Amino acid sequence: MRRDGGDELTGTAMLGADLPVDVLALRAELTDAFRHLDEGRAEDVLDQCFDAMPLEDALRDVVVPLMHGVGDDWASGAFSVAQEHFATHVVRGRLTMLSRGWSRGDGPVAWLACPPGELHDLPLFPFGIVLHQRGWRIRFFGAHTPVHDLLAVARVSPPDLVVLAATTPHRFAARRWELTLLAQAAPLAVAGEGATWHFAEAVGAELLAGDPVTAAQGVALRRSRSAVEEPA
Ligand code: B12
Repeated sequence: MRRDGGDELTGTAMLGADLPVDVLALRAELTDAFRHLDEGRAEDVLDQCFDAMPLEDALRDVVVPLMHGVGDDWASGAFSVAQEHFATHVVRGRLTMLSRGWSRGDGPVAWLACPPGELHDLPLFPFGIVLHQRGWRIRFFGAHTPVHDLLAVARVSPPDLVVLAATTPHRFAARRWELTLLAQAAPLAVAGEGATWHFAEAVGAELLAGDPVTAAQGVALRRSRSAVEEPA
């Protein structure tokens, strides 16, 4: 059983007293819509999912594992490259919609980017959306961002947090020196499959482990705790 009363084995999330949402069924339905290149059906299921569940739960329990599953299907040959690109396009559209206005407000500022060569910027969306829900302002740089450009701006006007995500360790390793300098200019965190505790420690960064939603919740919580402990 999960702490929200849902059940991991059946994939059922309980909302309120008796409103079960079958997240496994939603993911299966979405995957099937992508398989048939049926954008209308995929949008309908996404609507259903975001209507039935709190935003952060929908991102964590449906969208993130959905994309992971699409990758597994692609790797096993069950999905073609075209189907995988189609799914990515639909999900990216929805995440872009949900990210609208995330730079507004007066809370702490987070920069989100991928290092050079890295194209997987999709996971930065749920991370940024959740952080914005909790009062942060997001500056999104996305895929393949030159670290020296981030460094130049961070030295003049440092954000409260820079998050870099990559799927393979060599994308970080290739920028080791620049990342060390960036970590000296602003608080830096590394994330994604390519981020290791060892590398984070070596460059003076924090490792954000786990999925993007839970990690963003943790970042926001730690920030609000430290604000209580050290009032301005
Ligand atoms: C969509 C996608 C693409 C899109 C990217 C679109 C975009 N703008 O992001 C495109 C089509 C461009 C693409 C390209 C490629 N891709 Co691709 N892609 C995917 C796919 C299907 C989904 C990625 C995603 O959004 N996942 C959602 C995230 C949240 O889930 P996750 O990756 O499992 O991440 C977990 C953790 O690492 C963590 N996490 C991940 N990112 C972040 C970020 C933050 C801030 C935090 C806190 C946590 C976190 O959260 C997750 C849950 O724990 C994955 C499959 C997969 N397993 O994810 C493959 C996958 C990542 N791709 C893969 C590959 C091989 C490629 C290509 C090399 C294919 C090719 N031959 O061209 C290229 C590489 C391009 C490049 N230079 O970067 C492999 C990577 C294997 C590896 N580690 O080397 C994967 C795993 C597919 C597979 N099963 O083999 N891809």
